[in-house]
Amino acid sequence: MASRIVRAACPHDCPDTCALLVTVEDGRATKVSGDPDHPGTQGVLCTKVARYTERTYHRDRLLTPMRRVGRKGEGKFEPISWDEALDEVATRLKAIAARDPQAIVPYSYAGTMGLVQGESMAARFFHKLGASLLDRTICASAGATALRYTYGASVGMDMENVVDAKLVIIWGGNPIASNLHFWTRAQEAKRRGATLVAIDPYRSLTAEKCHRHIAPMPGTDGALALAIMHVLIRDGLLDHDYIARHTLGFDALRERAQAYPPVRAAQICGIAVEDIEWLAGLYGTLAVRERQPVAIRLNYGMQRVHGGGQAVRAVACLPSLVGAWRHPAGGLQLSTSGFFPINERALQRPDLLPRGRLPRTVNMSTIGDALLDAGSPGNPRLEALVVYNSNPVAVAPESGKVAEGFAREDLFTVVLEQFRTDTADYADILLPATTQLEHVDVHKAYGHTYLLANNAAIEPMGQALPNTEIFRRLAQRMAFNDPCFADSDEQIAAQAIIPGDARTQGITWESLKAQGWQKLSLPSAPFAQGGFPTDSGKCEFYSEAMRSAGLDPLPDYVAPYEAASSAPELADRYPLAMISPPARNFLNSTFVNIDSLRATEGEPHLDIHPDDAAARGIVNGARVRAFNDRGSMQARARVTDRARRGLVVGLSIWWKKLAPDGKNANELTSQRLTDLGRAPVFYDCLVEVEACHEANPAVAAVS
Ligand SMILES: Nc1nc2c(c(=O)[nH]1)N[C@H]1C(S)=C(S)[C@@H](COP(=O)(O)OP(=O)(O)OC[C@H]3O[C@@H](n4cnc5c(=O)[nH]c(N)nc54)[C@H](O)[C@@H]3O)O[C@H]1N2
Ligand SMILES: Nc1nc2c(c(=O)[nH]1)N[C@H]1C(S)=C(S)[C@@H](COP(=O)(O)OP(=O)(O)OC[C@H]3O[C@@H](n4cnc5c(=O)[nH]c(N)nc54)[C@H](O)[C@@H]3O)O[C@H]1N2
Ligand code: SF4
Ligand SMILES: [Mo]
Repeated sequence: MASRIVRAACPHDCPDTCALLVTVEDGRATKVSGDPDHPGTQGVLCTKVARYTERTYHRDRLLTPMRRVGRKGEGKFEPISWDEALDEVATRLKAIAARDPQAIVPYSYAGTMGLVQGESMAARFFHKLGASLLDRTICASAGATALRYTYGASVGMDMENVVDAKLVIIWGGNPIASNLHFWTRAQEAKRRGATLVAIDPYRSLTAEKCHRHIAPMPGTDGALALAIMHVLIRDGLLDHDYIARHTLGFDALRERAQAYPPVRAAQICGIAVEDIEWLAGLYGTLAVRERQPVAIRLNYGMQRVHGGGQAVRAVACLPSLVGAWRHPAGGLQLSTSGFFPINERALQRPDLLPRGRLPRTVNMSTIGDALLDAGSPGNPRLEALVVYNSNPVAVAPESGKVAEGFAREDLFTVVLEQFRTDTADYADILLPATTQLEHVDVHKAYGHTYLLANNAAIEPMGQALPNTEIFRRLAQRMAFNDPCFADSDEQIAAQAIIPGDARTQGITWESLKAQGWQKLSLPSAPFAQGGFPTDSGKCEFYSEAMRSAGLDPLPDYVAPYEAASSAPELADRYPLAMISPPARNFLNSTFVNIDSLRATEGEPHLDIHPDDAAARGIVNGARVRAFNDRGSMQARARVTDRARRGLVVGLSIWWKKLAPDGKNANELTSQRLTDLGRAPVFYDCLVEVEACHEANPAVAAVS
């Protein structure tokens, strides 16, 4: 039997970006495992990707192009040839572009994080066409904007070093589910004597394994961080030398922090004053008095609220106040993506944009409103949507409006997909895409600093094609003749790496392909001597750039849109805060259709505190309905103090059509945006919950 091992990379939107070894026997992938030599992966994959062959060879894989025959959303299609499909797409897009190409919008996110199958050929195509630009805000842009103002880019400590930290604060993240390889290291730190603290409104799988769990109400982290600063300043737990040399605006920050004594923050966050005093005292004492490394693993969970940007800024100031950056095992990481010198201009070719007229930008986080907008002069009604690497009908906020928009009869929708997702059901033309085992790619990461290659392990399944090839063929039909439309995937992969950059010394596409992964050359403690990638080279507590943009130049607490303090009338009707963070066995809405993984999650659940349940006559295991003015969803109640009082938690993101009532948490979330970065506020959402009447036949059918 001809058996070989192919070096590959996990394509999913996960900070770990694992190095994979794919076993191929007689042209069939039989096993996907973690590369034992890769220091991040250490030979271990999460359950989801260990089962990647179940995804590639799934009975429901889309294997031919299809045309819709049923109603939009019904999911009835007939197979057609690639020529028919691409001719129809090109004809429709040409006709719309002749009126105004901005009526065409690409919609994509990180279904694959690959630089080739993501925004390369696709971006070139839409730039040349003059289509609307897409603001890709759905996940990280509040935090990324905050980091840019504070550190200059999405950069931070190297989590490989966290094993030597004496305190690890896991803030707004649940790494056992969503950042497994960091968790392995945090546990090693614990074995070596570190204290682990979780800051999370929910007692997640991770929080329950930390030494201490502090549970603020969602959206209040900014107040907590400012109170920690208050204590550090009050008690003189500061690295004055680091502050003087490597930061800007300490005096102004001190004044701001004065306004947040622990009693005030405790009241805002709904936690004990003692928790704040304890955490600030430990952080400052270890770092400043004992000169020990202290680390913060910040994650995106805490920035999906109105004040998410400013909260990230507040937390990001802490390591600079205590000089934590002096140690390789100290500092903070939210993301490392800003370390990678990637040649985005070569990949995306913005020079192909129409000369002299930049197309408008559509925010992906408000796609519901965008689709329902009637248009105005210069801002045409949206007429065509081309979706790839994303499942907006399931993942975008205020889903009722998103689905209503996708159902528009006068909208032409093309979806490139591996499966018939909730979004695919609305496609006019549905195009089959390859999975990671079937195509070539190159990957950066946001939780480590390795570049990775993904070699194709097997031939494409059925008639599936890589995204790149689909856009290449479409470009041909549109008569886009620029030479870049003929680049092969390997050529594109090579273009991603900027030659001559000190960080990528010794790294080429050829070397990467052969070795699978290579680490960027970076100092082990990147900001021990300052050198932040801001214009000033300093960590900017006070940001002049923010001031000139009309923003508050200092970090502050910005209250949630939906909370008793800011919207008392709303809170009277909808007294419970709902969050819908990642379920361990799904990756956003990916893997929900993998039977073995869905079986482990069971069905949509809603965790509710015993007191809140009792007040509503809800017993454990009851079917409940969560609702607000935007919509509703049903779930099975889990009565548990994992959810603090006043909070309900629905782990996500379910495919709507695989949920008993055809709905998911995004029926309830709003299209309002964060303070920085125009990002969604998935976890800033008030609801009420009631027990369902078991007489409801839809309910009886599934119980
Ligand atoms: N298994 C799995 N892994 C994933 C994903 C997945 O869906 N499933 N998604 C991937 C993606 S796209 C991303 S962006 C990453 C990171 O994704 P994140 O959104 O950071 O997700 P989690 O790591 O689950 O952390 C979210 C935690 O933050 C908590 N939280 C919610 N609101 C607040 C708040 O206001 N303050 C604080 N302090 N905590 C809050 C939640 O209770 C939850 O435990 O994970 C990636 N990895
Ligand atoms: N309520 C709630 N909503 C959320 C979140 C939450 O925590 N709660 N999290 C938010 C976050 S952090 C994010 S990042 C977004 C994620 O939202 P999306 O980026 O839309 O992620 P997925 O739901 O995983 O959908 C990705 C799709 O891409 C497809 N795909 C994968 N690889 C390829 C490929 O090579 N080619 C093509 N054509 N398709 C491919 C997959 O089959 C999958 O259907 O969701 C957001 N929505
Ligand atoms: S989803 Fe994350 S943990 Fe799982 S294999 Fe991919 S990169 Fe690794
Ligand atoms: Mo995300």
